[in-house]
Amino acid sequence: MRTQVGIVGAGPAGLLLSHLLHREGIESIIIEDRTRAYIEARIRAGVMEHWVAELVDEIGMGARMRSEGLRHDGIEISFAGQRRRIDLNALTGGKSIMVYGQQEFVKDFVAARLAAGTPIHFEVTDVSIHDVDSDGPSIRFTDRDGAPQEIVCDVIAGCDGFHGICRPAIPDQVVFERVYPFAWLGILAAAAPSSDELIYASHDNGFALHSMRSPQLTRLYLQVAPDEDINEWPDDRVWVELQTRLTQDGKWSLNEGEVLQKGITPMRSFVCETMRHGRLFLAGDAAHIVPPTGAKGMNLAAADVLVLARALARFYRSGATDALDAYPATCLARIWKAQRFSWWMTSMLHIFPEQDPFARRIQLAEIDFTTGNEAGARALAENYVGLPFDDGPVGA
Ligand code: RFL
Ligand code: PHB
Repeated sequence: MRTQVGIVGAGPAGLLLSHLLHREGIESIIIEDRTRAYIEARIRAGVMEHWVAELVDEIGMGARMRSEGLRHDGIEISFAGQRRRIDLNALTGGKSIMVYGQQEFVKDFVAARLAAGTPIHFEVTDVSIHDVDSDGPSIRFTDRDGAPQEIVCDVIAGCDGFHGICRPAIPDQVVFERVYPFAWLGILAAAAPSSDELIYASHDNGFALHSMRSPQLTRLYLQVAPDEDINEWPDDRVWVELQTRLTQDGKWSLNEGEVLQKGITPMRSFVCETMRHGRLFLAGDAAHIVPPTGAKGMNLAAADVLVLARALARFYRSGATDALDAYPATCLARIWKAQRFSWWMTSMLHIFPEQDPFARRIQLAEIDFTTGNEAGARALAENYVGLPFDDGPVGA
């Protein structure tokens, strides 16, 4: 097989990249090691930044997101027996976030790519990449019928997530990493959301988050130990702990319902520098991971591939490689700001093991300032809705 851009991974990064390239008249082929049903059901992110929702509209993919997604103009933060609202809309000059499940985004983009004739090879195995130092790199794999295949292309986009095979092909990489001493236990429940907005709660027992997927589905998270055994968390225990951590004002209670899904996610900050070697470009979780507290992971993946698609369009139009050369620096400027925000939200809202009362008082003061002072609230709001999209290195 021969194409212009060979894309490894059909997550949000790979699918959006393929769509953006198609709009520029650039061909791509996607390979994915899971089944279509699996990637369309995998429950992960839920929050899209303002500019991502606008981009989805601009590229003709917004119809279902606008009808089924939930636009939120604020979030709430609960601490020390009270709850305060951050008015995202008022603090950012009219911006908001879109709560729309990542798996819905994936469904919409898989359907659009296939309808446009872009090949997506699902259930591939033995994936390897070759000759990334040359002008004709290739991707080899075994297809789902067991036949060996090769895609020869101009460029490989490594969109294969944190555990993919592309990142190891970057030589001399420098890795920056923080592993947090806790994890999130997440459930999806058949219950109407108990509030119109997301609630981030910092409770002495640990962090909790109330989110949602639809008017009938609530998504909830609890801070647990990093090595927590999920069998220790039968549904009743999960509900008791959620009620305790989220209902701090005593006037509100959480709607309960059947638990449809339950899982534990470790928390990590990770950045691989650099994101490019020769004709291989990493994008999304393949290059970086953020803890989910800032809701930034999927949005960073979208930012990377927008930069990459524009740089490739310029390359194919004019042969100029300057934008491709600048790709890592352009992306990393935004990535590190999102890393800082995600680390800060995580540090402010979670209880750390052996945390002393001084550290807890400092956290509570920081939440009080952030939710009670306009400058504090605006700093949170601007980061949460997404910093202005900056298609160039800081200061350029
Ligand atoms: P993905 O989604 O991991 O997709 C990578 C794809 O590559 C495939 N793959 C391969 N394919 C072929 N060959 C190989 N050798 C392959 N190896 C892997 C995988 O099967 C997969 O389909 O990465 P991508 O596209 O970079 O997207 C990143 C996002 O998925 C991720 O950042 C977010 O889910 C993170 N995240 C959140 N992000 C947000 O923006 N807002 C949120 O509210 C939010 N909440 C979350 C989250 C992640 C969570 N978990 C489970 C990690 C909440 C949770 C609980
Ligand atoms: C979610 O709805 O899954 C979600 C929302 C906000 C976060 C993380 C996850 O910060």
